[in-house]
Amino acid sequence: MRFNSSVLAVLVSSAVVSAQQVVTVQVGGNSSSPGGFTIFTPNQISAPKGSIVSFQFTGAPGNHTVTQSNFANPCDPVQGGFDSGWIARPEGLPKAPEWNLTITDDQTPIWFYCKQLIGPNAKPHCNLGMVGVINVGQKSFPDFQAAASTAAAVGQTEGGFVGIGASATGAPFIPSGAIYANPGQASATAPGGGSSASGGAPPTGTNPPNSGFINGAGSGLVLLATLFGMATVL
Ligand SMILES: *[C@@H]1O[C@H](CO)[C@@H](O)[C@H](O)[C@H]1NC(C)=O
Ligand SMILES: *[C@@H]1O[C@H](CO)[C@@H](O)[C@H](O)[C@H]1NC(C)=O
Ligand SMILES: *[C@@H]1O[C@H](CO)[C@@H](O)[C@H](O)[C@H]1NC(C)=O
Ligand SMILES: [Cu+2]
Repeated sequence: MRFNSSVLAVLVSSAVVSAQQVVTVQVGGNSSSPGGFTIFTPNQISAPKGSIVSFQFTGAPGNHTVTQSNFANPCDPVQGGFDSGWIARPEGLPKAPEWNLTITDDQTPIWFYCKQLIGPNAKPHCNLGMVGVINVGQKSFPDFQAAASTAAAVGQTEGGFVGIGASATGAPFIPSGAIYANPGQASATAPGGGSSASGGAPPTGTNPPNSGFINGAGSGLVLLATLFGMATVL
């Protein structure tokens, strides 16, 4: 049997390594400066299709959202866009609330902002610079930020977890001590939509893509083995 196991091993391990890229974004603060601030860090994100952008609500105290908008209206929820809902946290929690988006289209910029109206100087967070973009492409983030600084921020519509170009893998993780409010989503996912109340383990919704991938790799392995088998026969 001239079964080339080293080639097979390389092919399989490279497939597994490329599994799922996770890009972390801090909401309302960063690790060097965790106090309540009106920023996303980083605010320009590059994330390929299939990767996860994991929003960590590090700012404390803080009460923020991750809400999809568009270039023309930086501080308004775009119809059909994603929306984390309100995540309020006090100081002193051992773990940050967390919300994951999976990128479904990396060819179009995904603009987002925080729709909180109440905050420092009684200004909407969007006007204070709490905006970001995933896969900016040819567009200009500084232009978006500048437009956001003066844009009307009135829309408080509750969006869903499914957005345009990115969708949540599930409800946010809400550690005990933090308070979650997402009326729109609660009614959309009821019953049992009280993802907020449990505050426990991350939703199981994150598992299927992974296990699907692993299954995919598994069948790839069988396919490769079959091909190698055929090659030795030929
Ligand atoms: C962390 O946040 C502070 C406050 O907004 C900011 O001044 C600082 O530049 C941030 N640090 C990084 C590494 O982004
Ligand atoms: C967070 O902010 C929203 C909108 O301003 C508000 O409705 C909600 O009550 C706040 N949550 C907490 C715990 O203060
Ligand atoms: C976010 O994704 C990471 C990486 O897959 C995972 O470990 C974490 O549990 C997820 N969190 C939530 C709230 O889905
Ligand atoms: Cu905010």
